[in-house]
Amino acid sequence: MTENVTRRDFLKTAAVSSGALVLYGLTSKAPYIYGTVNKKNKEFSFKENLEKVYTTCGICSSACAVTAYVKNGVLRFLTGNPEDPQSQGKLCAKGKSGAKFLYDPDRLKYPVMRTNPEKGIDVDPKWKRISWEEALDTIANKIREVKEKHGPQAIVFLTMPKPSVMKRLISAIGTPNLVTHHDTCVLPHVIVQKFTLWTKPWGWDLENARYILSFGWDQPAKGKIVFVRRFITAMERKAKIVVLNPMYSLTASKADEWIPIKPGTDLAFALAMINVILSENLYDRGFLEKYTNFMEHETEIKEWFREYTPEWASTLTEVPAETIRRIAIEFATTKPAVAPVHKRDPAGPNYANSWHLGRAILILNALVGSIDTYGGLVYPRGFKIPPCTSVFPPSKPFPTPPVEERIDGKEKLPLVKKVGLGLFSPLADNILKKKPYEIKMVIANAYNILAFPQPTKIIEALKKVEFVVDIDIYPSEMAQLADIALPDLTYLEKTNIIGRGFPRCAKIGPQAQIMQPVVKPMYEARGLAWICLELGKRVAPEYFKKQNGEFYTWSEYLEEAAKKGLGITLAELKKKGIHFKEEKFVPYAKLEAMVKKGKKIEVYGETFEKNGYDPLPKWVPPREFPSNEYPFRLLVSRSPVHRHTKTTNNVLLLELDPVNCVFINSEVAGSLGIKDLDWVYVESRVGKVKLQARLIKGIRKDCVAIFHGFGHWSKELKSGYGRGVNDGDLIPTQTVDEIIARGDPTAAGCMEDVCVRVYKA
Ligand SMILES: Nc1nc2c(c(=O)[nH]1)N[C@H]1C(S)=C(S)[C@@H](COP(=O)(O)OP(=O)(O)OC[C@H]3O[C@@H](n4cnc5c(=O)[nH]c(N)nc54)[C@H](O)[C@@H]3O)O[C@H]1N2
Ligand SMILES: Nc1nc2c(c(=O)[nH]1)N[C@H]1C(S)=C(S)[C@@H](COP(=O)(O)OP(=O)(O)OC[C@H]3O[C@@H](n4cnc5c(=O)[nH]c(N)nc54)[C@H](O)[C@@H]3O)O[C@H]1N2
Ligand code: SF4
Ligand SMILES: [Mo]
Repeated sequence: MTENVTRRDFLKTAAVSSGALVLYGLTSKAPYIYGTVNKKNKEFSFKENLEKVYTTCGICSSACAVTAYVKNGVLRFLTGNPEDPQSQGKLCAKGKSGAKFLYDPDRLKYPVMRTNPEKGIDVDPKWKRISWEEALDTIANKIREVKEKHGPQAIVFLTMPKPSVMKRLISAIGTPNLVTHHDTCVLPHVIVQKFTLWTKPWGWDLENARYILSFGWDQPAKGKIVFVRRFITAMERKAKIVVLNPMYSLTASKADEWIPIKPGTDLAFALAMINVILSENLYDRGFLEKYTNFMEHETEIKEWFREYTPEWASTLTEVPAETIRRIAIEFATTKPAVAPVHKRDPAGPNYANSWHLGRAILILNALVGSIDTYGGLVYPRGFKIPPCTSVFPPSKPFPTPPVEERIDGKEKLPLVKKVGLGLFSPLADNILKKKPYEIKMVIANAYNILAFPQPTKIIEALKKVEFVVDIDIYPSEMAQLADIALPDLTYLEKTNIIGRGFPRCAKIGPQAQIMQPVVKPMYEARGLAWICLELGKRVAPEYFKKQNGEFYTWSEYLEEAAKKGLGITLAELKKKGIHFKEEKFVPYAKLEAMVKKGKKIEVYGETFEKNGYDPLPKWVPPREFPSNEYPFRLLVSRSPVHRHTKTTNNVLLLELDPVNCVFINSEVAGSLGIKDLDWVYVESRVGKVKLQARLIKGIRKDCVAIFHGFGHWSKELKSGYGRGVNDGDLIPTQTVDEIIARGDPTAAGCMEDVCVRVYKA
């Protein structure tokens, strides 16, 4: 059966109810495309003859499968691939609007070199267009020069390590400084889960849960459809949903119970829940015995949590003791119950006590047996896509960096050292203080200045660095500070194999996807992988060759990776779009396998203890406290229709959410003489921002909230420039010594452990 597709139907196809505009061409006045949707297989067909190309959305890490419709080499329409069980064939508003990246007239179009030696906000780089040859030769010469004069450690890469050829370039140069953003994001969850459950985060079988307890877990409010779809199924199946959040977020609005907890105190709530479950013998003894080290430490564990009664927690959290007790009992007796976490929720990088909360939440899930089973946490199951170093092994080992010390200082943190993720918050201060050494060159890729806490510091730091390269799709704020900026391909022009290792429910098995160009690259953009190979050839050719001595290409690598990792050819994957492996979910199978290898879930944190940290979560207050000077706690969240700063130049998404503002409780605002839409200052101990106030009832009186993603100051981002503010101006940087002093093994960036005042502008 088919039906006519109208513009309204198109709007409905954006999985977020915000009503994204989903039609595009080179201008926003492009004519609508009329077509039909087959209700059975949900495939679109159009009156015009459109070519169909399968690919993957590259806007957020969910990597939803995409079907792109193209005519005469022009992308006309993006929709979800109905074969994708994770997204269930949908795209969110961001995914639907992807063509506006591709066709954004503000894109970085050619390699450019700055001619103005002065750098900073409001300083025009005075770009000169250069050829790729000149750009790559200049960068390669600089890498060689810095390496010879100062050692490879004087070169910092600010980038995610992917694609694997990027990591290879860094290893071939021999610098220890591959610095990622993760202390501002998921690092606390990664460390806590790795050394408690021996897994990586993100798999939660929400659809089979009967009870979902969110400690600020807020993915539905981000429009991340892989979670939204599961959450909706859980709602339809009448799971009880309890949301702790100082703000009435979208997730809270869908809950059976919203508990506006005092920010930074979820830890006390979780500790008291553990106390109740233990003292009332409500824990799953069988599970704990088989799969965890609980029994070996039973007496100690019970003693540890004895003091954390609901009455004790009540004074800290401002939640009645009977509510905490009741929720603990419901959580332990409604099976399966689950407390999911994601990245930036309060157990993420937000507070000085976040890692204890992360541990407490995992212990709660373990106490009720909700790990590696239906309705609980599910371990990742994916294809292993081999990196290029195993497809084309280098003929000799990579050089060992001459120093172990890194510019972000992470080697001082024994557990952070064991994962390949880095720290943004101490970086600027260390570069400025030349601690432990001077940095001469920075190569940034797909990271923006606005992602750093207190960005004025990283701006100062980069101004002091001799040579900065930025690989970007936009002349972003990072590009504004660069000596050379290189235009990368957008995800709609790139080829890659995407392993989707994190099933968002128990029934989904391993899944891999193609990312492939839906149109020819625009302007002179070239892919990051190609850029890395070209630089590799120039600075360390011996590491970029095949066994026959010839240089390998990115497509040769992908051909081999598809065969080795998936057992099919790249051409087949391009045709199919998605590749699955049948794998039936067997509850507790991963845990059984782990136990066989002598590993158990560490309810009692033996590994944490061995490394000098608390073996069990304990009450630790947040870093900052509201005072007369700074009476409000700052909450940071993000819009469902923006993905950090990279979408805030996308005119379709700006139409939906054009600017950020500060949310403040209407009663409190009244007492401060602030009316809705008044201009106000929000000020912390490190900075202030001026923006408009939105008065709402759904936020506690002791906090205010700002959504991240706005505040572009690059004048070359003509649509995003000057809209809203960057919350990061209010967030202090921190030193590794401060992290060590507070006994935090996870290096949380304390991104919300900030107090502010608000006053009329
Ligand atoms: N639309 C959209 N989706 C995204 C992203 C995006 O930028 N836009 N980014 C992606 C990335 S990289 C990340 S890291 C994630 C971020 O997404 P999330 O992990 O969902 O993080 P936040 O958006 O910061 O939301 C955190 C929630 O915690 C609440 N909160 C703050 N303090 C407390 C507290 O003390 N207690 C409790 N109980 N709640 C608290 C806030 O009110 C907010 O609702 O989303 C991913 N998905
Ligand atoms: N103040 C504050 N800081 C934060 C956060 C916060 O909430 N508040 N959140 C933190 C979190 S959770 C995260 S994940 C980080 C996110 O921080 P970033 O990963 O830096 O994300 P964006 O801010 O979106 O900036 C992405 C940059 O990459 C460019 N870009 C986009 N697509 C491509 C591409 O395909 N190739 C290349 N080469 N470049 C591309 C964009 O133009 C932009 O310059 O920010 C962190 N920092
Ligand atoms: S959730 Fe949205 S932005 Fe993220 S991958 Fe899916 S469609 Fe793209
Ligand atoms: Mo993030």
